[in-house]
Amino acid sequence: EARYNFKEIEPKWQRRWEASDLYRVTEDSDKPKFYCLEMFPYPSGNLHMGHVRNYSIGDVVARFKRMQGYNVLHPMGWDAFGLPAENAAIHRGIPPAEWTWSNIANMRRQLHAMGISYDWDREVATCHPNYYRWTQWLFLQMYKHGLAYRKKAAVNWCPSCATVLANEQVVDGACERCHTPVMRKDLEQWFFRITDYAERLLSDLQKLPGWPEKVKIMQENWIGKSTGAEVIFRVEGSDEEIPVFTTRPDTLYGVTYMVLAPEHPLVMKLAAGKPQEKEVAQFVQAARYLSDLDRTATEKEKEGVFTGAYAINPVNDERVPIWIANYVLMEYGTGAVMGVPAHDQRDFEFARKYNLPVKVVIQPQGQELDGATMTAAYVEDGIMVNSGPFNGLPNREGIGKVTAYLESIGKGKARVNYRLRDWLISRQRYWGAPIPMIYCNHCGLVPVPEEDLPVILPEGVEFKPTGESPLKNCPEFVNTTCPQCGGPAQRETDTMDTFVCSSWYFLRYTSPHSQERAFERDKVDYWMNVDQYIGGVEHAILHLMYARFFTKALYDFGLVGVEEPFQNLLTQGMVLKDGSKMSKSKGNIVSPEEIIDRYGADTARLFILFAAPPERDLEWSDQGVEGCYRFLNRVWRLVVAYAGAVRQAGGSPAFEKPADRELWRLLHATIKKVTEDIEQRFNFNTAISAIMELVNGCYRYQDAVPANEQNLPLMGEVLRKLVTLLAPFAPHIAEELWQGLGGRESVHLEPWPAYDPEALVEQEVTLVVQINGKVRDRVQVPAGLPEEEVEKLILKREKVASLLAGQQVVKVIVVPDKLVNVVARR
Ligand code: ANZ
Ligand code: ZN
Repeated sequence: EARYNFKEIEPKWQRRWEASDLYRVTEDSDKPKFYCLEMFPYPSGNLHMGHVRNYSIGDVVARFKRMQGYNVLHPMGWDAFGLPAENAAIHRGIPPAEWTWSNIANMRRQLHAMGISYDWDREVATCHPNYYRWTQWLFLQMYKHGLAYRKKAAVNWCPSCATVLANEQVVDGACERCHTPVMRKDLEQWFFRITDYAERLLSDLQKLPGWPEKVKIMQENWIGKSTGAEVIFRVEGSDEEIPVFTTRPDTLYGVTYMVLAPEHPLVMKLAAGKPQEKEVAQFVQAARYLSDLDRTATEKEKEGVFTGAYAINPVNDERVPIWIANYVLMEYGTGAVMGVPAHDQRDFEFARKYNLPVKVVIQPQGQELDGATMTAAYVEDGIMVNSGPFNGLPNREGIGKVTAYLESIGKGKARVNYRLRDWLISRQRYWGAPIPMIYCNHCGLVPVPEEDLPVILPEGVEFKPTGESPLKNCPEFVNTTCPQCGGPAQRETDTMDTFVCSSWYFLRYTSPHSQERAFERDKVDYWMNVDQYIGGVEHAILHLMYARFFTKALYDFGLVGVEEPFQNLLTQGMVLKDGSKMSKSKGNIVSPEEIIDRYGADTARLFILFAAPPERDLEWSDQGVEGCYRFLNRVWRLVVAYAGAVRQAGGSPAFEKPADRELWRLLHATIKKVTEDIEQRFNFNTAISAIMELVNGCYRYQDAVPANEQNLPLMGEVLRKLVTLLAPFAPHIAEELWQGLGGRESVHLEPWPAYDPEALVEQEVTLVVQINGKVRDRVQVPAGLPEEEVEKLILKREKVASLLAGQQVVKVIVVPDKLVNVVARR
């Protein structure tokens, strides 16, 4: 049996598409635009199935929209800076640039072999000076607008990778990469002031109905907005004041102690000269080895020490001891907490452990709580008690009332607090975009002038895991002259977090060759927003948050006209094998290259789209792949069998046989289903099964209708449409078959088929046929057949024709779906 030769067909079409610039686009104002974007990969060396899935999904969307008449921007590039390249240098002596560019070459080849419809002319790589020049330029814009700043900060430090980690790179208190416990270290670091955008990042989520709810919730939690009050406590016997942030000002009368974070700047001052001083110092020291996550884990034992100092509660002048404890974080709120053990569970556990009093100030209806005997904090609502003038108020009302009172006595105010922290962007690493700043002994911190960009990463540096940027050991890089005074100066040696590079790449794709600007405004205005963004849910928080932040900042700088980058978001599920995620460590990897080699790219793509809806996890199945391969061969044989004949036949498909009609109906039902499945739900799997049913329908027709009665114009129409529907999923075979059916241009330029609602009508009705009022015949017709059709059909019937022989038809009266009366005269 004939099998189709994907080894020949696939590379052939890839070459021709490329040569004819089929997927190249420019800003065509006559067409509606559609920007389809898949998250660009890190060039790790080889494509994995997750990539194949991501890009296959994106390609269906891009091809479908193109066929619908959109001007589709579908670009690809490389998120090419980052740690693995540097590790390759450290462990194997390969320069990071060499390692990265050879990986890119290999993965680009693999992507070509998949036949994805990219405009390769727009390819970008973030490690190329033409790209990172603009990453540096954007850094300078941030700096100019006060959104980039330097400060000494306690950072998460991995002693083994010898680098700073972002909070999210710390998993269970250990480095995400090497699992070494993380410690805290104070370093001068560069930050982006993303917290200025916290409220907009939160509220604008409402403008994104095309995002998955779960992703929006993750972003919301990450921003972590809390409303409450700041309350100012005075330190007894000093003029120091300690503000605390609380979400529960209604519990202010229940404060029995105060706790500061061990890093709080007042700690050693408070303890100075007190008997507790030494113990406090030791506790502070030990806390540096705990990450924030460790310290706040609910199961973590709460530990603290008394500083020896006291604070005064502003509402009742009560004197409360000041402690320090591991569960209070310096980076949240004010780094100080008012302890209300009766109504906060962490405080309760702490108070029981250290024998601090528990004072009830919120009483549940009809129940008497006793601070001495309660076994857990009471955290629900109730009536305020032991709260002076506020006694008897429902506590919800108390929140506002106590806040107002504090404000009136100058001891506090309403406050909103966010969990979101400023974005720490500096890395003590080589393989990243150098931060374009210069330190001059004379002038201080000086930005590199824009016309001096890019600050080029030097080659041939030495890699030692020292904890300092390898650029520090590179005097040619470090030593420079001050752009302001011309005196000797040093370059910043930190490089940028790679998330900075990926926060604007979607803008660069709109004008990737621009030498004058990061992106051209008119092109950005034409293409943005990204209409459909597709990628893994692992980027649901950071990448998407940072890209949204960048877009908003650039909007504020007047550089782009949109405030949100990604209009619609699809987060694809994982590719599993034997129930778990494919990974090197599990040894359950199926290599895309092998699959493509054995079955072809079309089969690989079809399987991955057919096996599950995009958002769900997908279980790899060898039989499933086989099945898809068999299906494509079945399509191949069908089309090849008819190609010659239907090319000859021409004409439009007129028909009357029920088998013809049924095939016609099936075709239109398939067009409808495939269109809606792609457009409304991304249900590519059910779209593909509909196409499979259409193929079955064609084979049924072939079997049921004798060869000489087969309606070739109809078959031609069905097969052309079938191949068109298949094109977004299996583009190579579709193109080959399209040409076989006589197509002149590419199938990928065909308009997407429209369905005819009338063709969908399935039921048949029995029409009574009268001649001059007398019942003469009965006939089965499709329900809803138009009057002219009924008339034509009736008059052509042998029986009717013979009865009318020699008569003149005066009039035909049709009662739709019921009756036809032919009025005739001799
Ligand atoms: C007194 C109080 C009484 C509190 C009560 C809660 C319940 P969210 O909702 O996460 O914003 N807090 C404030 N700053 C803190 C810090 N730096 N480290 C650890 N905890 C801190 O939580 C706000 C609450 O977390 C604040 O309200 C404070 O405890 C605590 F019945 O103040 B509360
Ligand atoms: Zn200077």
